[in-house]
Amino acid sequence: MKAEEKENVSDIHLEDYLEEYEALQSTAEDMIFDGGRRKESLNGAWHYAVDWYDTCLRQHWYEENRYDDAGFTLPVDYSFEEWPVMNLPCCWNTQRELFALYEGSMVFTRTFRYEVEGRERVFLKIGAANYVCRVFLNRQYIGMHRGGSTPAYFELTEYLQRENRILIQADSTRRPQQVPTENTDWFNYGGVYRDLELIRVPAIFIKRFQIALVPDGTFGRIRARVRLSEPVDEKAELLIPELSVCERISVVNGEGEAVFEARPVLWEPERPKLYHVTLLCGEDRVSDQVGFREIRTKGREILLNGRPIFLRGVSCHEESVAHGKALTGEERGETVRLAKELGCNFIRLAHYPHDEDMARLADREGILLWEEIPVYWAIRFSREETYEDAQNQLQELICRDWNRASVIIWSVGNENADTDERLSFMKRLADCAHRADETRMVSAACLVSFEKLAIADRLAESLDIIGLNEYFGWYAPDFSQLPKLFANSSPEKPVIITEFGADALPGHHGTVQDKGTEECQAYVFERQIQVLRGIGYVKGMTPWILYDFRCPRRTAAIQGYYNRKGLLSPDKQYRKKAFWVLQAFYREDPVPPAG
Ligand code: GCB
Repeated sequence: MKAEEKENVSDIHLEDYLEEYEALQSTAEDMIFDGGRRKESLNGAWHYAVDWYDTCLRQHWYEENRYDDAGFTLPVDYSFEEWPVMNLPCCWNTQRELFALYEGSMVFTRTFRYEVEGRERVFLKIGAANYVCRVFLNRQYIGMHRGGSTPAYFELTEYLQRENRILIQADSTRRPQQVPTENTDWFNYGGVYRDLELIRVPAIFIKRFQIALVPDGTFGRIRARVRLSEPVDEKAELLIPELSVCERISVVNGEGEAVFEARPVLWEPERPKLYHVTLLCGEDRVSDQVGFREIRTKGREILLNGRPIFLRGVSCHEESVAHGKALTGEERGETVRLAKELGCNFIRLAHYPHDEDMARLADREGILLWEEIPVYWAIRFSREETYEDAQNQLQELICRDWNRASVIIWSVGNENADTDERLSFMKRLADCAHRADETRMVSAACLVSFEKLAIADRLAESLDIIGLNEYFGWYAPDFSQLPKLFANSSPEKPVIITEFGADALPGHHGTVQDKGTEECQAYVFERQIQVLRGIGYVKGMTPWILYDFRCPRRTAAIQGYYNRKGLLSPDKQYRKKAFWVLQAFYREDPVPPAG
């Protein structure tokens, strides 16, 4: 429809109403380094309406028009202040029975007071909203964000007043062209489910601050990179008091880098040492708690600080019965405690970026992390816009967690069939991750090639570590094939078994042949461990999965819309038999044969 035609058509006849809200997308480029900054929370009570038919967008509710050009009063289909209230952040599915299965749009609004201070600039950060969110402030469309698990940043400076009305529309609709696509093996929680914050920064501010050990095997050099919001020349100062570091960084055209000598105590799971780091530049100042460690591969080994390590891990979704994906800090702490009880030094955060506090917690607790983007199953690999979306989510994740010592692996996807389109899509992602970060390894959870009964994914060439999901003893019932698969494979890189497992209803018992019983699940774990411990190039594993999680596809009696492959019940209170099997293996501190 042409622009002039559009003007003559009322909202009820408009089909392409979404078009105008595709502009002003917040991407990785818009992220700002927010460590140590002054923030004001916008969490709390927001008025809301379920907006199934996207009427807010079609009718421009945010403009709050009540009169037409001729001065006639128009009936309005909203009443912001009389709408009911929801406490954000949250997943709406957990808030009212009525919303348990709702997928679609909801509109949230509140007012807030703001006192402008000097020449500052102000940004809104939305920690996460699934899947698309759109922001409106004081009758203006501010922008949108795509991607349900990474943060969005919007500059509000020029629209802020003393009294403000803000509106956020969050749309959780599954769509085939999105990342993830419409079919996944987890529950699609909707909502603005991570923190909402206003961040004040000076007119010229620090946009990026990356600091890490130079991965050259000396453990004696640190590299710091700075990027400012404007292409100006400046002097920045980096302080690490505990290391007596006070380093000048010249910033030219908005960019600066320094490499300097320092001998930090190295971060490792047994001793997760963190340093307080401050960066000053112009009127701006940021800070962070940073661990220094080196992670790399050498042949088929994974080396942490130069020493071979076996990753005793477990996979984990972000979910609790009470809060869906909107975990509390206490619930994240519980996940780490449970992993440690199992004997883990590693967690695979499947299948999308979890809350950024998880990586901070892992930094403090000495847990290594695998972080992943939701390039899951059958993404539209040949569609360029889908690629851009996936790449942006990857860049946002890398940018968000760059300074986290605990994060050692970026995963560019999970279980994608080895087609030509997928190969080129995921190779581009792997290359992008390598370009964005030279201090970590890149991987993906690949499928077994049943044709060759081998590890033969063509993507392996672009990865540093090969992740392998294999369900011998469950989807592929014949265990005897597992040793054959390894005998047929000779990867040149380390392999992590990113998934194996079996469903078990907590408290359901029977023989090892009875699918769905704890005995059957424990038996699968025993047989798997028996084989895996003898394979020299298997350098870690993250069995599927720490606790049972909601899953609309799982309708069998023992499932009840849950994936039951957890080692714990959904409330994380009950340990199934397989929990103890894995714990016994991990606690004996397995060091498989070298090679
Ligand atoms: C897989 C997927 C995971 C599923 C799991 C299962 O391979 O990566 O997301 O939940 O299998 O239980 O089938």
